[in-house]
Amino acid sequence: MIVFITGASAGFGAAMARVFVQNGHRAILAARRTERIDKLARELGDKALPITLDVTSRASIEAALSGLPEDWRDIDVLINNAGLALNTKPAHEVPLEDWDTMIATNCQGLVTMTRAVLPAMVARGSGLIINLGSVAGHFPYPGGNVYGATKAFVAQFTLNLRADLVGTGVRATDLAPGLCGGTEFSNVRFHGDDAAAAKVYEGTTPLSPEDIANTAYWIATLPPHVNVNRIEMMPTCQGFAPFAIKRN
Ligand code: NDP
Ligand code: 8X3
Repeated sequence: MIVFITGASAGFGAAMARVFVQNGHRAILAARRTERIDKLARELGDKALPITLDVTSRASIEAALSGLPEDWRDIDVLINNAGLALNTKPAHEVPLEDWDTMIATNCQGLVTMTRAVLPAMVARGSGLIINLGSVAGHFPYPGGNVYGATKAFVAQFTLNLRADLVGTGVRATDLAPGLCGGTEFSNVRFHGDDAAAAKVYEGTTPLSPEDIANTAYWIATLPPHVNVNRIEMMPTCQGFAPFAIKRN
């Protein structure tokens, strides 16, 4: 199996690369930080191929795919994992640039990657696209504003892919985790404020990148007639908030 993983330089993506390669599959490791994916590829050996990629650039996506060596072109699984949250400020205070970056990465980047890879999968009559959604796409929370909206987009786009792909043999899954530690997610969200990032996980046992990677691997190794439409995961310590009511 050849798996193309976006955002393989950290967090879930790096953990997924390890799980697929350690189980004998080949992984294309794509991200902007070339030195990180080169290092991971050296760790994983010749079953890993590092490719510098910025999913917000259509030209970068086209160059990455057209530059793949001949024997790496038949991508069986695309994992659209590259993504980010920026900020937890309320909608009326958050910098518009943060919203733009989240939309460009989590929505525009994901659909451009998908559109680029999908025709070959349909032509071959098999393939799987796993999109990283989030519980933030299912439940609103203060400061989730555009991040949650991008993940709701991911959820609905994935189901709409399913609607289009019925009968083609190509599968699609929205993999939507909740609180997960051991990644750079919160450091990125708080713009490098590591103390604020660490606070998010204080006193919790969050999901781990390996939990997510093992789930993606399970989805990808189910028999071809089985499609997991969506899967939502939370750590046992996470639950649901009550409705906020402002009283006079
Ligand atoms: P990390 O910040 O650890 O990793 C994000 C990855 O995305 C990095 O490898 C980064 O690589 C890559 N990336 C970001 N922007 C781009 C871009 N423009 N082009 C290419 N790659 C990019 O986060 P996680 O591993 O935690 O998150 C992975 C996915 O899972 C995201 O979509 C996130 O929204 C989602 N998620 C995370 C949860 C969590 O609690 N951690 C929970 C639910 C969903 P580089 O900077 O080198 O380009
Ligand atoms: C990440 C999970 O709860 O921080 O998608 O939005 S959360």
